[in-house]
Amino acid sequence: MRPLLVIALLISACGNEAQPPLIASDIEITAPLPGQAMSAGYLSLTNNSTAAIRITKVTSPEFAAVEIHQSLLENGVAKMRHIPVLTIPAGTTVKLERGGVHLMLLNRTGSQRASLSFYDGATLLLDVSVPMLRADSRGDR
Ligand SMILES: [Cu+2]
Repeated sequence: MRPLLVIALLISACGNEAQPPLIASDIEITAPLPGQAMSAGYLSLTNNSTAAIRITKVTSPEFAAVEIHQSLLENGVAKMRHIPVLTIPAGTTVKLERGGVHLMLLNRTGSQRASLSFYDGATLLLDVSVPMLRADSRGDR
């Protein structure tokens, strides 16, 4: 498969340490609160490469859609804006967190785990899979 081949080439181009160019850590996927169709995703994305990494698409088999959002305050009202491209500068970590950039996962279709695939266009950058948090494990989403 072409995306896997691209990742293998990127890894080998980084030298013998074979560190993947993009790493996700501290991943937290909230379960939807009762009566709500949305989950939120929080995580850190680290770019170990020497070039910026663009994330233009995130997919999950457990959700109908995944969007990258930015929370902001407009005249004292909390709002969320869709971000078409999330850029991780070379050698840096970008945190997706409450009140900032986050993933919005829409219309869960099942499973107690959540898998996420990050893309730049058609190129698969990273696959992760984590258990979904219980809805009652925290007060907000
Ligand atoms: Cu959102």
